[in-house]
Amino acid sequence: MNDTDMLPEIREALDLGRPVVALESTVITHGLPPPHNLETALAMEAEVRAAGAIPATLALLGGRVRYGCCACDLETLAHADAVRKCSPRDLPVVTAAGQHGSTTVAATMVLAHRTGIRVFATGGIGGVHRDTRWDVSADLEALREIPMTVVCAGAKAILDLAATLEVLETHGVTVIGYQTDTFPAFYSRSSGYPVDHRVETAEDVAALIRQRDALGLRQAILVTVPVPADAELDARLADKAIDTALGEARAQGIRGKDVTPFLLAAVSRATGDQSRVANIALLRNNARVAADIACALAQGTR
Ligand code: PSU
Ligand code: MN
Repeated sequence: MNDTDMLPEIREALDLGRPVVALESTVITHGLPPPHNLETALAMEAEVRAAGAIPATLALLGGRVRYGCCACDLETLAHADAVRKCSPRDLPVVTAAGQHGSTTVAATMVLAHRTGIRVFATGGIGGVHRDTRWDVSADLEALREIPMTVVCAGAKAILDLAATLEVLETHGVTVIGYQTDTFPAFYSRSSGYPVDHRVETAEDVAALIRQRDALGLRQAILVTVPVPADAELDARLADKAIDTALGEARAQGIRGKDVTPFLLAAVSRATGDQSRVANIALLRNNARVAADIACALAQGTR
């Protein structure tokens, strides 16, 4: 990695063992519409800073991996059309072509892990799709292979959550409920499915991370945090909107990596944007929790 591609404050923080939180960029290019995408990206970075850590939003600009985006990079991503959504397999294509690309959870994990960043915040991970259960997000492969800590509000509710949890179990991913006993359902606080283990504090998570590392386990730890109660979407409204969205996707023959962005936008239309409010609230909240975990981890190792 070329040092010019990493923001100096991130380089310094990593060298000194200070807390850093990775953030993904697909949520900017494909998850939220303008102007909410840029506002939310900046708000997540601000949450990380307010909690005492350094944010590192990962993306590709002109074919170069940016380990940390400045505000103008975020603006470029938020406004450019046709930025390619990059799963790990897309990374060599975009770098070779010198294009812009945004990183999914899986691609962000791959790149962040190379730098030594240990904690990452996102909205919801990808998983097993409902209609087409052979459509399984590369995020689940990355969680199996990369020993990072990923903070999320569960898997996106457009997915088959029961099947997603089973794959996480098969992959050996430790699934933790942060102040909750059940796996969150992204827009709403609970899916009803139990998590393996509940923790109350960031220090509890840091202790688990240290044990995972001491045991030499290669899997990620998935910290699931429910959406803040005041932004929660009524579960019945969410379910109805998801059914509508799935119907539209089926009718229009949406496939491959377009499925998730299509469904998120269709749910937003079907909920009169209430789902977007929930999405933004949970993204900001997850950024803060991830920063607390990164700080707790740095405390113990310095
Ligand atoms: N969470 C959000 N909005 C998003 C995504 C997650 O709140 O846009 C993105 C993430 O980058 C995730 C990706 O990795 O969707 C999953 O896409 P797929 O299902 O095609 O793997
Ligand atoms: Mn897919």
